[in-house]
Amino acid sequence: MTRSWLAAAAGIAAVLLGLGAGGVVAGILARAFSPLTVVGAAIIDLTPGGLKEAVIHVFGEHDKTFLLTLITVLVVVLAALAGVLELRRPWLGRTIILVGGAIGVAAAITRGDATSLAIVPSVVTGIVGAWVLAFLVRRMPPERDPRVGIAPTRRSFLTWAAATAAIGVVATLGGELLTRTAAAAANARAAFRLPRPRTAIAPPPAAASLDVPGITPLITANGDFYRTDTELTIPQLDPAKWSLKVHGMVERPFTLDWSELTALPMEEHYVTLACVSNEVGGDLISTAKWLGYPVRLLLERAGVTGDADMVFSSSFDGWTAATPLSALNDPGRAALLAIGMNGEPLPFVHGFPARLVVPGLYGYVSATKWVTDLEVTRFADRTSYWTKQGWAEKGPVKIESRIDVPRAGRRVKPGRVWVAGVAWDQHVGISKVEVQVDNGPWHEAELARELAADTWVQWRWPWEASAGNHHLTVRATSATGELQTSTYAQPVPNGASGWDSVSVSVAS
Ligand SMILES: Nc1nc2c(c(=O)[nH]1)N[C@H]1C(S)=C(S)[C@@H](COP(=O)(O)O)O[C@H]1N2
Ligand SMILES: [Mo]
Repeated sequence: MTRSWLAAAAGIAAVLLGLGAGGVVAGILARAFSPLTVVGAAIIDLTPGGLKEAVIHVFGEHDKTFLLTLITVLVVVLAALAGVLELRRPWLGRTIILVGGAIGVAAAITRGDATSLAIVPSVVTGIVGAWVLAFLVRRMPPERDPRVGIAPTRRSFLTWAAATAAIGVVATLGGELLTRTAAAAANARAAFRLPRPRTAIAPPPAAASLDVPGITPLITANGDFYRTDTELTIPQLDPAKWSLKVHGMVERPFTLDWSELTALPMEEHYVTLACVSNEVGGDLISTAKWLGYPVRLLLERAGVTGDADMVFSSSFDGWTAATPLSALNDPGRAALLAIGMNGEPLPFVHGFPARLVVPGLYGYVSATKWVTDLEVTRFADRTSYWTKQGWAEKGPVKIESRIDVPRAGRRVKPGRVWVAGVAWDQHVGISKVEVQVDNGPWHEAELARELAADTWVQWRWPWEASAGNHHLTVRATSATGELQTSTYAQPVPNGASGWDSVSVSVAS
């Protein structure tokens, strides 16, 4: 009898720890996929409408509390049962816990908003719970021996079980806290309406896009926008707790909070953002319409002093970038503290609630996401995250061009074929793009209308393709007459260079 009670306690403690571990993992993955939540949601979905209404009728707005209580009681009973059965026969109890985890996995998969990570918390719960159960049951005191009284192992077992349960409870609370924080951020983002810009920018003219199947769209959809950062999990900042400190070599340091920022007159600009890690022909480059407040005006308000030449921006977790003050102060360059991307609040991966966007500079020296601090300082005094790792201190974007179609290695039919792609030299602009077939002459391509000097431009050239294997190469010339160099350079330390080329076979 007593041993059965102890085993039941072991089962409950093991499941508590399993749920706690799953809850923490769910919290870190920043999605509402803790095992109990997904199972609860699945139960709600599976409950027939009539029964659902009856429950709501009886419990009113406490219907969720009722459901969670029900699940908790059920879980406790099953956990106790698992403990008792594990004592009778090894693996029997563990199997119950693993089946519980599997139910969580099934429930997670059926959630409409499930990502590939959604099953992880339930897997963790099952494995941790089963493992801990075996661990505890192994430490159970032996059958009571009337000659010895209380077995000495009993106390140590109780200590283990109590510690396990306590850690489980703490972990569950921790996981819940993490999940709530993420939920608060998600709710705030969903409820936030972007302020109207002081002057709305015109939509891209039709002539800025060329009609070629497979060419990169002029504006990148938020979901397709490239992503580069050092975050293991996507930060979920609650704007109510966000603020930006502007300080350092300034006369009037100040802190800006979310309501102050969003009340400022905003500007809209089309800007192509590029990563310094982008290879020749690579896709770590995208274009969006950004909404934000000019950094220049923030700096004006603070009053830059002395021989400052750089702004050291930090994200909430300490990632840093060093941007030349001249680029931020230039009235002709739309360096923004951005809050909107293509008409939406910034997506979480792209820096919600606020980030920097500076035309013409690679992201690692300028585009701080989740930005919370701007320190006016000097290049001589501070070194940023990537510069410490050996990347160049200054990161102006290099002129580049890319062939999007035909894709490398693709077979095409002889005759008229569009060779097309994009070219960029942000903040300078592109004046000419040329295409070469094999080692032949350079042919000038048609350029789409420039959207802005800060964005890429589409180009196309009609090729009369003859049968055989061919090699296509592209090169661009900037608005100031600079010809893109053919000298190949790797991304390290200050960006790739060289001409993009593709091989295609032409056959009917
Ligand atoms: N906080 C933070 N901001 C960051 C980074 C980062 O790792 N952490 N990466 C930078 C780099 S290297 C680039 S290229 C751009 C990419 O922005 P995106 O992910 O929105 O495309 O963000 C920049 N901002
Ligand atoms: Mo980057």
